Amino acid sequence: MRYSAALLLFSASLTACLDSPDDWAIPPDEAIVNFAMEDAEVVDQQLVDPPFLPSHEQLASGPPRVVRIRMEIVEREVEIAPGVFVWQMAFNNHVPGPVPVVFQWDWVDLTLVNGTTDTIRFGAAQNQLQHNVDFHAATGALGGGELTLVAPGQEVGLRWRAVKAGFFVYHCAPGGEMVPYHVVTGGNGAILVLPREGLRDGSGDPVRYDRAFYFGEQDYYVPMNPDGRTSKRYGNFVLQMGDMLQVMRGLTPTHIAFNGSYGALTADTRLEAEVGETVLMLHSQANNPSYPHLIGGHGDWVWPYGKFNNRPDEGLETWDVVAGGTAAAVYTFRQEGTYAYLNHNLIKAFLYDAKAFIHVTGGWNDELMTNSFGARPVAGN
Ligand SMILES: [Cu+2]
Repeated sequence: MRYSAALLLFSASLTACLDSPDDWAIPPDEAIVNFAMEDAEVVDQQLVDPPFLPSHEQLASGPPRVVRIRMEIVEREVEIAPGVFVWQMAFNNHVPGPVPVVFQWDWVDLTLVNGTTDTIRFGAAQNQLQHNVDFHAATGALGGGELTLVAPGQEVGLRWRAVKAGFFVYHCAPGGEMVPYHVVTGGNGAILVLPREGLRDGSGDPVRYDRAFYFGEQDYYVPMNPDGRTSKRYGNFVLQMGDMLQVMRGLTPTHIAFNGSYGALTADTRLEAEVGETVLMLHSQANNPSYPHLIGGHGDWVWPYGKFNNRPDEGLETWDVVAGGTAAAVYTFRQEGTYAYLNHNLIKAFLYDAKAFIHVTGGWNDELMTNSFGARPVAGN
């Protein structure tokens, strides 16, 4: 009796242990958490245009650092689809904005410029409006929005600590109706905050990737001409606003694109991978939900909400991006071919342009798929 009660207790505690997230989670290292910023090495990170990320390590080799980045905001008119022009608010002259890459417990030291060094220096094509940035990864003061509101021709510095690991949206948020106006004209991007020990699968084993692609999904609300194909045009970012707000109130996008414009990741930029390579697929949507899907592949591991300190889900077909959120998934390619990575709201993928292609080379495995017979007339019975 005493023996079986002890056995019961033992099995109950074993079950509790296996069910508990604590056996997967890594407790914070107090020496890292309490590391003094004054002692941190200061490094400059050169940001690059999406869908690519700056070159980076996948696990931290030392204590927390101060990572300095520079983002210049540009108001610019871009043809996002044939005959369709939008005045965008673009971080670093790109929609979506660039992806800084840091480790959890690093500090991000941002210089935010309203304009570019060149336009400010030479007085050309100045921005019209105030801008700022709200980092969903940051803590306090509207994610930094309160401390970064900056007028055309000025710059401001913001330093914040990356206390959470994951892929996080950032966006301009200057207040009131300016918030959605700046976001749906492209004023958004995302930052990658890696766990110091690197990514881990559902068993806690290391996950390393050979390539990382960022799929920034953008909904647009463009005032169109009566022909339904071409857009109205305006002299600057401010003059566009009244008409665009009217379209926005209908809540129905006129255009949806990956990486800012139609064809960006299916024609303009060629994404490539090899069979056997693991690709980290990062996705953000600052204003609407999305449903990432890799046609012909899977999410081998998908971190819920794109947050790496949650145990990842295994083998998903389609996963979630919440509005103002992200997704992070890895997949190791097993077959060559062209894969579409898209929003599996297929109307948004094919009648709009929420899709990308990944071109994979390296051979075909008949064991995984082959025609058991080719198309032929029905044999009948
Ligand atoms: Cu703005």
